[in-house]
Amino acid sequence: MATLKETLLAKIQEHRPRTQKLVKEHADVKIGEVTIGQAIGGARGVRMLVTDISYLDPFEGIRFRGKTIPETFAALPKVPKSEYPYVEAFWWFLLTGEVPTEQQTLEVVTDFQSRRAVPAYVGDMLRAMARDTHPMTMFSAAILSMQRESLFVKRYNEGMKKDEHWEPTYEDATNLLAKLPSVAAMIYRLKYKDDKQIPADPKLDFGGNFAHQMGFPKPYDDVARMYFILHSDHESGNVSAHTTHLVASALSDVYYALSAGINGLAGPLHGLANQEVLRWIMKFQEKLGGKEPTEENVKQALWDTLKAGQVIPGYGHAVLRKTDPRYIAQMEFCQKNLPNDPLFKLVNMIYKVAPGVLTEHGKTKNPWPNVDAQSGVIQWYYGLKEWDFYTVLFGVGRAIGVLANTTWDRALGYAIERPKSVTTKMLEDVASQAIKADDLGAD
Ligand code: CMX
Repeated sequence: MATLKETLLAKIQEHRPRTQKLVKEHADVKIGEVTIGQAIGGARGVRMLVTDISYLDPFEGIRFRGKTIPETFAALPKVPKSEYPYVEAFWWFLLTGEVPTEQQTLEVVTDFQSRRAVPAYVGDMLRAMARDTHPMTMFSAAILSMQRESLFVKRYNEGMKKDEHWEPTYEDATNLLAKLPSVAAMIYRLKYKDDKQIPADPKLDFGGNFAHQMGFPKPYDDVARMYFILHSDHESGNVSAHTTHLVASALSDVYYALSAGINGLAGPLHGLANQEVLRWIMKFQEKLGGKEPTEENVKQALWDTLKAGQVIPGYGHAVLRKTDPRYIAQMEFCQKNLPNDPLFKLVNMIYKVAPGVLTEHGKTKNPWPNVDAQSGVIQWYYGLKEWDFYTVLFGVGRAIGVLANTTWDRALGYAIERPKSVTTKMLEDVASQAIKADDLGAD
C-alpha cells in the first residue's frame, strides 16, 4: 500500500510535465487583462495565481479538488461513531486529489500523532507574553518560534536541488500541521483557564485530540473536524492564502510563511470577522436590555452600524455572489444539533433581514452571509465563549489548505512572486489616452 508521501510523489511526477509544457510552449497566451480599477482596487478578479487544490465559483462556492462541501464530507473516511471525516483524510485528499482508504487514513493519523509534541520553548515563550495579548498574535508567534525546526532550511543549506524542494517542505508542513491543534489548545488554556493544561491523548485523531486538549466533551470533536475542514482552503487569492504563498515564494520555509498568513487572517475584513460577528450580536443584545429581538430592531441595529460607517461583519465577499456554502453547512449543523438555541435563532433573523438592508444601502456587491456569520454560534453553544479565540480556530483550519498549497508550489517550482507597480501619473496618462481614443471613435 502506497504511503501519502509516495502517492504525492507519483502525483507530482505526473503533474510536472503539464506545468513545464505550459511555461515552455504557451507562456505568452493571455488569460486576462488588468484595469485601473483592479490595480487600485485590490487586484479583484485579476487572474494571476494557479492552484489545483480548490476553486471558488462566485455562485456555487468552494470545491475542494473538484468536490463540493457535502460531496467532500460524504466521500472521506469517518472517525468511528462520528459524523465528520478525519482531518487527516482530508489532508491526504487535498495533497493528492484522491480519497484515501480507511487504512491509508489511519496511517496518516499515526504519522500525525508521532509529530504532535510541541517543543517546550513554545510554552515558555507564550507564558512570557503579556496575558492580554490577542490569541492570534500568540498563535502566529508560536508558529514563528518553531522556525528553528525547519528541515527545508537544513537541506537548503546542504545544497539541495530545486526538484527536491517539495520533500522537506512536505515534512515541515506535516510537522507543523500536526502540532497546531495542541498549540491552539495551549493558548486557549493559558489565556482563559489559568494555564491548567490538558496533556495530549496519544490515541486520538487531529479533531478528537483538539477537543480533548481544549477540555470540551463530545460532540465538540466533530465540531472541530467540521470547522477545520470548512475553513481550510478558498483558492489562493484571499489574504491568508496569498500571504502564505507570497512569503513562501521567496523560499522562506513554511514556519515563516504560515505565521505571515496567520497575521493576514487576523484582520477584521478577513478571519477576525468571526469574532466581530459575536461582538456585534452581544452589543446588540446589550442594547436591547432584555427585550426580545425582532426583525424591526435587528434592521435598526444593522442600519445604525452602516450609518456609523462600519461594515456588517459576516456579510459580503470579494468573490462570492450568493450565500456561502460554508455558512449553509454550519447552518444545517445548527438546524440538526441546536435548532432552538436563541443565538442561532437570532443569526437566522439577521440572515432574513441583512441582505435586504445591504441591498438598500447599495454599496456591497454581495449582500449575502459568508462563513464567519454562523461559525461563532456553534462555538458559543458548545461552551467556547471567549470569542477573541475564534479566529485561531479558523487559523488551524486555514493551515491545512495553505500548507498543502505550499508543498505543491515547491513541487512545481513556482517562481518568486513579483508583480509590477506603476505610478499614479502613468495611470493618469493611460486614462487620458483612453479618453482621446474614445473621442476619436465617436467622430
Ligand atoms: N457591510 C457594509 N459595507 C460593505 C460590506 C458589509 N458587510 N461588504 C462590502 N461593503 C462595502 C465595502 O466596504 C465597499 O465600500 P467602499 O466602496 O466605501 O469601500 C463596497 O461595499 C464594495 O465592496 P465589495 O466590492 O462588495 O466588497 P470587497 O470585495 O471590497 O470586500 C469584504 C469584501 C469581505 C472585505 C467585505 O464584504 C466586508 O468588509 N465584509 C465584512 C467583513 C467580513 O465579513 N469579512 C469576512 C470575509 C470572509 C473571510 O475572509 O473570512
